[in-house]
Amino acid sequence: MQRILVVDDAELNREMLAEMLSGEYLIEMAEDGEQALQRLAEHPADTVAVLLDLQMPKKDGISVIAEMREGGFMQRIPVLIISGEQAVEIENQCFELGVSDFVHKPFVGSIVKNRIRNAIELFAYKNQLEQKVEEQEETLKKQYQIIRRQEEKQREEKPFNRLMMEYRAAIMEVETRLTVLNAEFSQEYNRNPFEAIKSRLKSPASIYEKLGRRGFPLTVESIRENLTDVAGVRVICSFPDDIYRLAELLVGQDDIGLVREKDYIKHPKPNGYRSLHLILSVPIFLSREKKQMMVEVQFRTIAMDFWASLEHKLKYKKNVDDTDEIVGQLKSCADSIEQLDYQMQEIRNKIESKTRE
Ligand code: 0O2
Repeated sequence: MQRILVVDDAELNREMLAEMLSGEYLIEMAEDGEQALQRLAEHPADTVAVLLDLQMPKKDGISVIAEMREGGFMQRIPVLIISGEQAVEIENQCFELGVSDFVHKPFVGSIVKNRIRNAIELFAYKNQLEQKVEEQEETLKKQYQIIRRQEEKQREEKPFNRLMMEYRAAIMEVETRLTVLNAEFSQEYNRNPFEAIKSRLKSPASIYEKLGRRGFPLTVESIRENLTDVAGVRVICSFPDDIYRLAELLVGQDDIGLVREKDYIKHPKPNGYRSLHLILSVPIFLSREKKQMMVEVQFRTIAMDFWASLEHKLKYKKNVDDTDEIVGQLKSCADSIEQLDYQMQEIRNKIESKTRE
């Protein structure tokens, strides 16, 4: 049941009001301002209205209203003044202080009940609206924070995405130049120097892992300055001499720079890995500028690629048993592949010389 606090120093008034309202509400009574504030503090949530006399001992009605305002009660609970014949100025002052209405003496039951009911309903409606507005404000605040975070993320990601776009452009540039050479060879000599091209952009996770492992800062500038293998192109040739011919032609192009060469064909790794690695500086042409980008180009024969793919699996599989035995077998396969590559090349040379005769 909703609770109404009746505050009046005149017992008769309190009793009359209690009698009128007790069928619909739970009535709480106080005979002065201090008691009224105590009762309110005891039932802050379920008190739905306060009927308040203005002239009382200890603490008068105006002081009670002032303290209720301070405590935030006036925003939630309607206050109706129990009035005799008040002066207009006092009524005005009361309204200005946030009082909802007046119940005049002598009390007329139906009027008192209606005024109280109206005030309670109005406040409930107002409180509901305020709560909705608060909830909407909270939702808007959260949405605003999400949008801000997304904007920040986009701002941070923009230079990274831009750099990745530039590396993709550099890959396309190298692929195009190789494809053009392949087309020319095909037309002039009726053979293709490479069988396939596989390209890849290093993933953000491996980029940051490599920077971290090598102690470089994790920034976009640092990627550009310290990594040479973000853009990777793998060229799979049929024969070893095609590898050197293609590499020479590519490096010979006047706007491509050779930054570093690692020849693991002439100097295989101890595990048997063979490939020719070139770090190239390749121009890309953007709308407002020309940029040089690093691209790692790996040249291999089909057989070397077959070997490297299998060996790569061993590197990333942690729980492989008999690793020493597998390493030995792979090394022996690498040696056989080397022999096979050159034997095949010799056979091709013989066939070509016969064809020329
Ligand atoms: P991923 O995932 O292939 O990109 P660098 O990283 O170039 O500064 P590093 O590692 O000395 O320094 O360069 P290197 O020796 O030229 O190797 C570069 C890439 O060649 C490797 O890239 C592999 O792709 C390949 N590679 C090199 N050695 C081996 C090998 O023994 N076996 C196989 N299967 N591939 C090899 P990442 O960064 O290791 O990995």
